Amino acid sequence: MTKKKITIALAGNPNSGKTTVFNNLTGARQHVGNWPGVTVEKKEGSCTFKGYTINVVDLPGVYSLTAYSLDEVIARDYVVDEKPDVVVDVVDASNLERNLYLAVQLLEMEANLVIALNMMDVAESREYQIDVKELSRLLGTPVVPMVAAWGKGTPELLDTVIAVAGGYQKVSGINLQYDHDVETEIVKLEKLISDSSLAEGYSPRWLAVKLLEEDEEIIGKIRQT
Ligand SMILES: Nc1nc2c(ncn2[C@@H]2O[C@H](COP(=O)(O)OP(=O)(O)OP(=O)(O)O)[C@@H](O)[C@H]2O)c(=O)[nH]1
Ligand SMILES: [Mg+2]
Repeated sequence: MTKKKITIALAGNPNSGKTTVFNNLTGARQHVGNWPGVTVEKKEGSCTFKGYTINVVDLPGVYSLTAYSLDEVIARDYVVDEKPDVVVDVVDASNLERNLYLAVQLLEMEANLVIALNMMDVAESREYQIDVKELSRLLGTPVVPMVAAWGKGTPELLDTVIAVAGGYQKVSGINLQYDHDVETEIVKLEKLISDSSLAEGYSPRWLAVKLLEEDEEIIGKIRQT
């Protein structure tokens, strides 16, 4: 039987339209609280669509997941620890290059990612031509064009979320290759991680990359295990 309850997290750069998408999805059914231990606002809501109950969590707006700021740590920990069924990355189509940095990081974390390609009206007014199919193929993840300010694309986004959560639509992701020396070290670390209990919580490759970056937050977590 397919799961009728789905949890999605809304990620995205500041000002990309996350709250607008959140409001479109949840209407008035939302709850504002705080993330545990911090005073950053946590918004949660839900909707029902085609027999599914979809819980929506609005993550803080971030440009990356390198864990340099509290917002980044909150967003990253949520994706890694809570493992939402689907992560929806709200991308500003009029600022595609900058926004894709976060998308790539989410894919490296092996999140079940759907890209909500928002602000298509702005992109069109600037005469940007975005080949949505090709973008989806290159990233290995579904891309849904939207104009959240007009409510455009919401049903398509929900259909895609349901398809990804149910495994009907696959997120293959991308495999970024680093240079030879780095790849050699990644492979070594990946093997060690895969043979340890750490592999249960994290993508071994993502963890290996974070260790090579000397990511203090990740090193701290590993020391605790
Ligand atoms: N033209 C246009 N404007 C949009 C669209 N979606 C959202 N906006 C507007 O963009 C602004 C930012 O939207 P928000 O939903 O607040 O963005 P956010 O990602 O939640 O921003 P932060 O929480 O500050 O990170 C608002 O003025 C929205 O009305 C869209 O598709 N087209
Ligand atoms: Mg917001």
